[in-house]
Amino acid sequence: MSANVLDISALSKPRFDWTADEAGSIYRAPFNDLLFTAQSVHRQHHQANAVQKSQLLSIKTGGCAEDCGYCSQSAFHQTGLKASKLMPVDDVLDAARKAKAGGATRFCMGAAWRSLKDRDVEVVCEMISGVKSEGLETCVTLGMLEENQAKRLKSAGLDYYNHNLDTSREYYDSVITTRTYDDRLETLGLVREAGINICCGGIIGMGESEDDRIGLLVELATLSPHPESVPINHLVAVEGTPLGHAKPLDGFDFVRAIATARLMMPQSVVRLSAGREGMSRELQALCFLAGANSIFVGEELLTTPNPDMELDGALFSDLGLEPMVAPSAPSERAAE
Ligand code: SAM
Ligand code: DTB
Ligand code: SF4
Repeated sequence: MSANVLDISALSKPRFDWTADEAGSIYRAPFNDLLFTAQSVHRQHHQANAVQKSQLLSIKTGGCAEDCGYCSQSAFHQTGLKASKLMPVDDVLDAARKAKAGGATRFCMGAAWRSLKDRDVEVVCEMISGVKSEGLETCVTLGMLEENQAKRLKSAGLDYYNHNLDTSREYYDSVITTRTYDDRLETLGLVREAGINICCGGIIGMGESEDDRIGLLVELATLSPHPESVPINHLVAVEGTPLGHAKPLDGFDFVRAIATARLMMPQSVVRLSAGREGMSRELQALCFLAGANSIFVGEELLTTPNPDMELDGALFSDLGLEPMVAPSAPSERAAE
């Protein structure tokens, strides 16, 4: 890479050999330079004013066997959340139809599982094929997978599998002890081999250092190919979790993480993911300027609130944003 870490033409082509030093120089660049470069590269690969809308549904809530320090759904934490069984397929399809009517183009079904059990595979596949036949892109996040399960999900019509690395390899054990970073990477490899698009990102604001944020981005941007979808979550501090009182994050640091993700993975769709409920409209606008081009819509994420439709409608209209038309994965875009 050239001496100028923000050389637009050098940054326009995807690379897979990032070092922490290079990523750190981008993350720590003067804010205006960083945002200008991120927006310039963004426009080479994406429509300037289009934002993709996904909607989440928790198809199986709470009682999870993992101890993720941020999560309301872990059985290790007392968050007052009521656990529930896997939802009936018809209720899931009703929710998907409502999401489509509200403008979502992708429907993401999340289950509070450590790993997918064989006994649940067929019912989840029914959900996937049902949602797909409603004309929505499909995404699920079900914990760790086996090879044959990933293949079966693909054959049911799964477009994306969400499985986050969450933070750097170094900080991981401070947040989660019941599974390893390599467990995570193994499932991501199986998803890739099955031909499913990868949705993989992390969380900012868990008390991690700048180097940890940079480390996460290097892990993501050295996956080859890059994840098609990169969710950058702002921690939603949930009372009763170990991170319920985490030190609040400086909004500029969040924007820096988004801009750095945009520059390191120029063709990926970067999602301004959890945490919008606690953000000003201005902070969200900076995230879009930094290269975020996807959000979750609807009044609930999985278990925590998200801005309501009217607020998001006003945000889109005031910023002149338009909904992105599916399909949006780079692999699919290339075929258009
Ligand atoms: N159990 C599955 C798993 O962990 O992959 C799927 C569901 S899990 C809720 C999906 C992702 O949501 C997590 O990997 C994490 O990045 C994000 N997430 C969960 N709780 C969050 C919170 N309180 N704030 C921000 N992001 C959160
Ligand atoms: C992702 O990266 N963020 C979404 C989705 N993938 C599954 C989940 C956010 C969850 C926020 C906390 C909650 O609502 O429970
Ligand atoms: Fe379980 Fe996923 Fe929550 Fe971790 S993030 S406790 S795996 S639901």
